[in-house]
Amino acid sequence: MAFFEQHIHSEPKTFISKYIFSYDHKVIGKQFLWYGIIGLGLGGMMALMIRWTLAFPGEAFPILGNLLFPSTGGVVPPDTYAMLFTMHGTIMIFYAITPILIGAFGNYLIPLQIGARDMVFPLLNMLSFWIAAASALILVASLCLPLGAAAGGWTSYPTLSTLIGSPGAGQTLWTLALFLLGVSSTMGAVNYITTVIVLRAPGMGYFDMPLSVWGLWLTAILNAIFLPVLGAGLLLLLFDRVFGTTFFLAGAAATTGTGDPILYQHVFWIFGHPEVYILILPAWGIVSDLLSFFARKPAFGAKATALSMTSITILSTIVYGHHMYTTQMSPLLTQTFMTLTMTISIPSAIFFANWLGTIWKGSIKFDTPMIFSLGVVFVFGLGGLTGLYLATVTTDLYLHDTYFVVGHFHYTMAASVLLGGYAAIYFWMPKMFGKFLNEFWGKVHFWITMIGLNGVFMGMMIVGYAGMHRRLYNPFVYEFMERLIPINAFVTYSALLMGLGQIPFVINFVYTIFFKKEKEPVSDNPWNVGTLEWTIPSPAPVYNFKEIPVVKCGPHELGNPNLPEGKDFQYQTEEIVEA
Ligand code: HEM
Ligand SMILES: [Cu+2]
Repeated sequence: MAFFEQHIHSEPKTFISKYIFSYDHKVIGKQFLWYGIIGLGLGGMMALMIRWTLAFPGEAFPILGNLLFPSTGGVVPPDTYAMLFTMHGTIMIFYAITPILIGAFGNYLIPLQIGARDMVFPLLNMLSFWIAAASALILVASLCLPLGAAAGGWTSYPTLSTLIGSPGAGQTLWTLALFLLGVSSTMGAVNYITTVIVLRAPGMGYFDMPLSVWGLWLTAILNAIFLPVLGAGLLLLLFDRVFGTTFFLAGAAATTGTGDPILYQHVFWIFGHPEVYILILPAWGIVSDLLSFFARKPAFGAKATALSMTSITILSTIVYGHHMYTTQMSPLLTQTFMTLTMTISIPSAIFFANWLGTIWKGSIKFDTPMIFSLGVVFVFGLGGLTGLYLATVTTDLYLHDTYFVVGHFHYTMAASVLLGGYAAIYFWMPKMFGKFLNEFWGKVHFWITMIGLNGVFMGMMIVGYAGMHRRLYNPFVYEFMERLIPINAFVTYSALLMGLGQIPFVINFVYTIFFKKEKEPVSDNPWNVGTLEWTIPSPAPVYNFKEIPVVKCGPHELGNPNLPEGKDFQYQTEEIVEA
């Protein structure tokens, strides 16, 4: 049996083997989807509490305030504020965006789009989800500790995160939870990488893979290399906290000759910079495919897009120093990191131009997945451009740790990845669940989210540029910042709007999955596109492909003028139609 010929699984019989400890990549993908959506809700709630405090310092948080902070009459207390931004950042990155893009769509799409019956290592896949679940449990439990959860920021720099900065067990549990999550994601990554290499259907070369698979694959490679680096740093931090070692102890170098808090920053950002690409690459891939599908044109320069994604992946491993310009690095190093960082603009510009090339003169269909994809093009353009100011040493020295940074990384990470994730949910919903999300409410969801998020993140950049520092409980104790209160209030109202905008999505999603009855069963290929997952029934059967498909052309064969009347796309299993 050739490697790509996996056995046909028999259908699991019990509830537990079907929905809980499932080996099926499609079920595991859905488990990660729910996990991530719950994470979004929790992290989003925390964002609103942070924002409330910044717009209305000293006022009780409405409705939930009295329940959560009875000792202060409903006002978010200062130490809780630090916990809130720490847990918000941690949850959004590791427990919301990562599970949705990588856990859910990585799992769901990779086997289906490369013509495989499952991942190479289904048991590893199942363990990866349940380790992630254990990790989330530990993190959430830490919220209930007497001294509260971790409060050192999502980066958890020492000295904030050592026993001196965070005496409670919250930081210890945070470190443990993230270590476990790293283990889980590394297991997933190894699985994804191997699956793409060995289980591609016969005939499918690397450049015949959809760009979604390219993005997910490159992400998995970065994860497999760099999560262990984070894991090492977290383990050392854990040793410092639990066993009294001094790896990251400030001043230890002077007395015992060992230990330095800056060492942690190096370890963290060696992982941390690739991490931002880990988050964005799947969204880039998905958007590159969807723009082509909905413009009814081949993806412009698809090979160049794949190659520029690859060069960004490689470059992302050698630029991390741009997060540490203010740590008294030698000017030679800062300038080197600056130059390397700037070179990322070249491949980024290539694939961004390719996106525009794809939609240029296309016959665009503005369905919900497409408007979310176009949203990604817009917000990623803004986020990418503002990064240049932070990559430049001279401007970063002023902008470092201001709200400009917070605005920038929300545009790139939060906005782009979130919109990309929603595009994917609306697009693959019929294949995943055999039902469509409601288009009208999808569009309402898009426009409210888009207006809200631009208000939030643009406002953050403006107050940051005006000098407002991040992570301050009440920045307005400084007189020069008092003038910024109205803009902060505007940001908070925008955040509220964005939060409200998610309600139609949640209702739409839950209603569609549990209650909606389609009048007619959804067809195999409702969007008329040619990638392999659309050659099989919706929802996809347990075994995916009865016969392993043979691939004969690329994923974006749309609008070929030689096609017979009434058809404007080809399946990847069909020979290209020549004149
Ligand atoms: C309505 C949406 C959101 C709002 C209003 C919001 C708001 C905020 C605010 C006010 C902070 C505190 C910044 C600081 O003082 O340093 C913050 C931090 C952060 N947010 Fe968001 N956020 C949102 C969505 C997201 C999403 C989707 C992500 C996912 C990637 C995310 C990731 C982060 C991270 C990593 C931090 C840094 C936390 C830290 O400094 O430790 N946010 N956010
Ligand atoms: Cu970076």
